Amino acid sequence: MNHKTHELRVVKENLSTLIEEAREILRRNDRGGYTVPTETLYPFQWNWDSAFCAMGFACFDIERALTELETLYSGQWASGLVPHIIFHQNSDTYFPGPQVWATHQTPPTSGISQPPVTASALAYILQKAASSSPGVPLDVLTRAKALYHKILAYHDWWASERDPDGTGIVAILHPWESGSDNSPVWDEALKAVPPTKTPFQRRDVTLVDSDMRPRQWEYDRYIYLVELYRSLGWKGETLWSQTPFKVADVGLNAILMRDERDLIELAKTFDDHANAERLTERALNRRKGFDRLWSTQRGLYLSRDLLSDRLIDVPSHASFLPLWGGSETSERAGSLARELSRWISLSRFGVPTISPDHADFDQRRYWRGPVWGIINWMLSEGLRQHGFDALADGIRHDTARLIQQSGYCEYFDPITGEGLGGGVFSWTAAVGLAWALD
Ligand code: 9WN
Repeated sequence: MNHKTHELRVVKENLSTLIEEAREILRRNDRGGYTVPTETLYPFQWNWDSAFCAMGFACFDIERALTELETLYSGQWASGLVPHIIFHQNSDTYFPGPQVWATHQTPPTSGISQPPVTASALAYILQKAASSSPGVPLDVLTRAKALYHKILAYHDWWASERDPDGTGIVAILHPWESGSDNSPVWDEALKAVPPTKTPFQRRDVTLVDSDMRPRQWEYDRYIYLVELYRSLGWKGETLWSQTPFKVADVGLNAILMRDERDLIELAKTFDDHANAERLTERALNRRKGFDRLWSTQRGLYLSRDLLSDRLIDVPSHASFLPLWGGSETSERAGSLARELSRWISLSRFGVPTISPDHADFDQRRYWRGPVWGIINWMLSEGLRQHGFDALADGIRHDTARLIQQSGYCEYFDPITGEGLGGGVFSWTAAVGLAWALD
C-alpha cells in the first residue's frame, strides 16, 4: 500500500469512528423522546437544540427524528409559542428552573422562545426519508403533516406577538431568545435593564469555568426580565408594551426567514395553497423589513434596538446569517462574504462569533468570540447558496478539524481550537453527522 492510500484509509477510519461517536452522543443524551443538549449543564429540552438534534437523528433514524420535534411541540402554548425550554423532568443542576418561570403550563416550560429552526428540520427529515426509500412512507407523511400545522401556528405567533405592527422584522424580548445569550450586541440594551433584587445561585459556573460563561451583571438582568414577565402573567401584549428590552436581532430574523421559506415548501407539499400564498406575501414583507437592518456604512447587517430605533453598531456572526436566510442581492452577498473572509483570516479556526480585531472579542467567553458548529453550518450553507463555494468549504473543513481535534464540545476557541463549555454536546454531534463529516 503506498503512502497516500494508507493516509486516506486512516482518515476514513477516523471519520467512521467520529460518526459512530456522534450517534452515540445523541443516544446517550436521549431522555426518551427528547434530547438534552448535554447532561447536567442543560438537563431539559431546548427549542433550537432539538431542531438540530432532529436533523442529526434523521441521518440514521427517521422515526426518532420526528419524535424529537413532536416532543418539543408537546410544550407549545395555545398562543402558538414554542418555549425555549421544556422542563420534562425535575433537576437541580440548572437555574432558572420551572418555579422561577412559573408559566403554569403542562408540561412546565419557560415563557420565551428561541430561533425557529423546526420547519427547516422537518424539511430536512422529509428529504432524508425520501432519499432512503423510494417514496416517503405514509406514516412519516402523516406525522409530518400534523407537525406542519403546529409549526405554522408557531410562525403566526412570531408574526402577531413579536411584530404586532407588521414591519416584517420580529423582536426578541430577552437575550436568551437570540440563542446567543451574552453577545456584545446586547450590552448597551441590557445596561438599560435593572438588575434583579432577588438573591439567586447560578449553577452554570459550578459546572463550567466562569471565564467561558456570561458575567454576573448579565445574569442579574436576565433574571430581572424573567421576574418582570412573570409578574405580567406572561401575556404577550403586556410584555410587548412594558418590556425594557426590545431588539430586532438580525440572526433570529434571518433564521426565521429561512424557516419560513422551508415552511412555504411544506405548505405546498401538503397542498395547503392558501397558507403557501399567505406566507409568501409575508416573506416579501420580511425582505423589506431587512432593509432596516442593513448598514450602508459597514456593508453588513446589524441588529436594531427597537426602543431607541437605532442600529446597534456591533457586528457579530449574526450579521452574516441573512446569507442563510434568503436570497441576498449579489452586491450585498459579496460585501458580506468579503468581511466574513476577513474575520476568518484573523483566526486559526472559522468562524469566530465576534471579529478577533474587535475590542469586545473574548476567545473563550461563550458568544463573545468562540466558534459554534451550528452557526458554521448555517453560514457555510448560506455562502454556498450565494455561490461562495470556496469560503463555504473552508468553514466546513474548519468545523471538521475542530471536532477531530477537540471532540463534540459546546463551542471552540477560534485561536487554539480548544473545546469549551459543555462536553459531549448534542447539537455539535448532530452537525458532525448531518454536515461537517458527511
Ligand atoms: C439559556 C442549550 C442552550 C442553547 C443556547 C445557549 C445556552 C442557555 C444557558 O444553552 O443558553 O437558554 O443557560 O446558557 O446560549 O443557544 O440553546 O444548549
